[in-house]
Amino acid sequence: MSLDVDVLTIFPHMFPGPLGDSITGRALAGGLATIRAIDVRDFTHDRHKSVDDYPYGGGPGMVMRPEPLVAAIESVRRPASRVVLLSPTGQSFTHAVAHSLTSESHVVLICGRYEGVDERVRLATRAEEISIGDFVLTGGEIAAMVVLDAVIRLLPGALTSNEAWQNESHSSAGLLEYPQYTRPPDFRGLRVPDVLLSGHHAQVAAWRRQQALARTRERRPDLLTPEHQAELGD
Ligand code: JBZ
Repeated sequence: MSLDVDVLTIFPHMFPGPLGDSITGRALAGGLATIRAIDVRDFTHDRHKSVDDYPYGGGPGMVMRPEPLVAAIESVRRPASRVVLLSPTGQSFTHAVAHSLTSESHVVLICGRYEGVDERVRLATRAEEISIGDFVLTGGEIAAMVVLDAVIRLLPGALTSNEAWQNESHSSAGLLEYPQYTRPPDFRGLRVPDVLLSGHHAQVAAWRRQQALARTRERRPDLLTPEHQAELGD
């Protein structure tokens, strides 16, 4: 019924962090999802609780040792768990991936630090790797929060009927959003487009659709389908 998430990290105090506020905070408080942060250091056995070591073959930085991570995974894993390693070499995190995670009962998110995680963690646990984008992070924790934010807001009951309606109404699905305006009608000489002040709902809808199409062609042409191209008139 609800989504249980175990986050494996050496910085458990980072959670729930920003997920404890706003829509995600309300969903967590309402029991739609749970987030438990598990300290990977609790699965070490040496005096110094070491979670990292030097890379075989040399090179810069440190690598996360497999034993504590795999022990932590195995301590929480259930038969139906989806085990996900946040990693820059993973498959791209998309809305479709977010949606697929909403139907899981248990998700284990593994957060690496240093130069990354010993490859045998993935091999031994058959974890899938997911990346939130082509940029360098210091660790997987913030990537895990991005994933959880996107997933939790999709859970049934997370959005109020108003928020859900707003999301559906202002969406030319698959396109960038049209530009938004609120009061005042003139801000530093920048005027709200007349059509939005006109009260002509059909003209407003047509203007927004055109804006969404034009902005997508300008900024994200990769998103335009042949149907969109036709609608733009080319
Ligand atoms: C991610 C060492 O830990 C890292 C480093 C970079 C990184 C992640 C974890 S997850 N990048 C991404 O999702 O792109």
